[in-house]
Amino acid sequence: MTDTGWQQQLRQIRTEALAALDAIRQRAGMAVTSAPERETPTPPGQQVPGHAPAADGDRALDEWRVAYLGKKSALSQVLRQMGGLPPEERPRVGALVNEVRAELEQAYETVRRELHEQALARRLAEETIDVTLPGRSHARGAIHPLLRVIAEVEEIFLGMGYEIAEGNEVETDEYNFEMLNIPKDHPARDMQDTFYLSEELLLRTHTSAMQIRTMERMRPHAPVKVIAPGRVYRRDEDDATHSHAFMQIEGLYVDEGVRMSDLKGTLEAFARALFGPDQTVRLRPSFFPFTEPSAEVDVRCIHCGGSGCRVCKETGWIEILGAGMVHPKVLDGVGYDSRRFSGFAFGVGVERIAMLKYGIDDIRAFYQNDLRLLRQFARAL
Ligand code: 2U9
Repeated sequence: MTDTGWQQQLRQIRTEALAALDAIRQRAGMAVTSAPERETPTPPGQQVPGHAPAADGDRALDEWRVAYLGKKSALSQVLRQMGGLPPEERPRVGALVNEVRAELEQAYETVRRELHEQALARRLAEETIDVTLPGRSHARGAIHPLLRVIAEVEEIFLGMGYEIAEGNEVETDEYNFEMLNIPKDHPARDMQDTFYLSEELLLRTHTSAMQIRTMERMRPHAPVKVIAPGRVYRRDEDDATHSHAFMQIEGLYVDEGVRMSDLKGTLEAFARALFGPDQTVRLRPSFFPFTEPSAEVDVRCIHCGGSGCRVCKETGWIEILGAGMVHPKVLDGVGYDSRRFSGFAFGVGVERIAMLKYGIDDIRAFYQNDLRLLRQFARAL
């Protein structure tokens, strides 16, 4: 078969189109195909669709399709010029054009599929999840044992109708001492020496000031039923049972006709909720400047049940708190007439309760942040 002008033109279109397609594949990082019968390499500098810098493979391929298979492509132009051919040549040229078009379409499909597979492979490689790798574990926090005790005690008293009052750790001498019947020369000041910020400002030695402030806020309303938890300070040497900073919860109940028996009943309910339904409390006479009468309060030893052991020093009882009837001077000082109102108050050391409940024998363990201790509280809330 001798080469006619048409054949030559079509061969050139085909060669150029396949070379341009190869350039796209090459830029996408694929191996060059040795296109069959490639005769004319793409002339240098010639604009081949898909050679636009930074064009990604898909866009370049789209441009290629428009340029070589589209309505304005050289191939379509050849078809359009067929009208000028002698009728006997038309079928042959038409068949030839269709042959080239079919080959280009197939080549296009192949590259399109290759690009798609390549993109997929890249994504799979990038996004691979190794399901055999152990998951990243999150460090799990825990409620500190002291906060657990506070939450538990709060819950018990909320159930008895008390409100919670929290406040400043910096207090005035007036609220921390004077209003609690501890004047400047009182010996009780020695027991409650603290850290002073100035003549008048100090780190509170108990949360009682919060109760005073609550009464002032409520006055003349009654009853006043309030629980005040929080950190307090004393000028103490740290050892296994003392800390210069510790947690305390105080309770106060003021109304008309509040009696010592109400105090005992309340503390018994508290002890039973905290340590078990068989608990009883024992009150021993004591002294606090802000209560009269005052008592130290024991529960049956939670370790031996009362038969006597190392924990209760063979007495069968364990002291858990101090309490008493609010001193008339305190009531009058805050504007609740002591001839009409009476009340009880109590104070409990949170560390002491936590040590008893969880069998911890050194108060410093609560502040050392040793994870071996804290982790034991990570599970149960
Ligand atoms: C007001 C009036 C009176 C609170 C009380 C105690 C007894 C007590 C100690 C327990 C262990 C302190 O943390 S501890 O060292 N507390 O013994 N506290 S009566 O009395 C008040 C409170 C507020 C207005």
